[in-house]
Amino acid sequence: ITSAVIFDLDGVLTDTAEFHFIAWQAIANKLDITFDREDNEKLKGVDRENSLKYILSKGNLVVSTTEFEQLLKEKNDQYLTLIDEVNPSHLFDGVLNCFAVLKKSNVKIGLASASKNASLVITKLGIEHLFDFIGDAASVANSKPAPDIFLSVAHGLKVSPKNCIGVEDAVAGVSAIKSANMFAVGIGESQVLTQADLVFPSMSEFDFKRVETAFLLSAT
Ligand code: G16
Ligand code: MG
Repeated sequence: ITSAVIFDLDGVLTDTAEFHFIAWQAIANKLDITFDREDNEKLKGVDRENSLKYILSKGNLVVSTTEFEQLLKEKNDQYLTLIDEVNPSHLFDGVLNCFAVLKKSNVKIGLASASKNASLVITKLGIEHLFDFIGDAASVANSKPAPDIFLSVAHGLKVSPKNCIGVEDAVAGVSAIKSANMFAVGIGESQVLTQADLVFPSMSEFDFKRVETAFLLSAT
């Protein structure tokens, strides 16, 4: 019954969170706002504008629209410099093997990332040819936990959401998958990803047979 598996990028296929962290910390430092790894955790899966809003509100700071846009640009410029070094060795263990199993099973592969830089990162990882459809974060109205990006990828793949499996590492991302009426696979800790239908500690443990069995059971 599985037509497609739709993957999140950061935290599922590779770790770009560290680069987001470095870039946001530079912005926060400049504004005299403390920004630590705990803050960064909260920003996983959160889009660029809402991430900046979070940092500004943490520092009780209000800025003009022009300054807000300038800060977004500054953050992204540094992020782009940092991801310049991304290469195929940054792909998480288990991803290529998982994709090969899906291809063999005739299951389509999609990407649903909140990042406007997702295509660039996928190209740098050397896996762009393996995707049947890559979602465009810039073209959806509402970001995760809204279902928009997952629904747009299902649409792009020409499959029904109810035949899709979403894979996410972030709480907001798992919510987005469930709101899209898809089967949710979490990558991380089950105590954290409580909304997920099935959780694996990492992509190297992703077992498509187990996923399909659980998916079938949940659909009956
Ligand atoms: C990723 C990261 C977020 C980041 C967002 C937007 O989401 O987890 O921390 O803020 O993309 O990135 P950008 O500034 O490049 O548009 P995901 O959905 O891939 O986990
Ligand atoms: Mg993620």
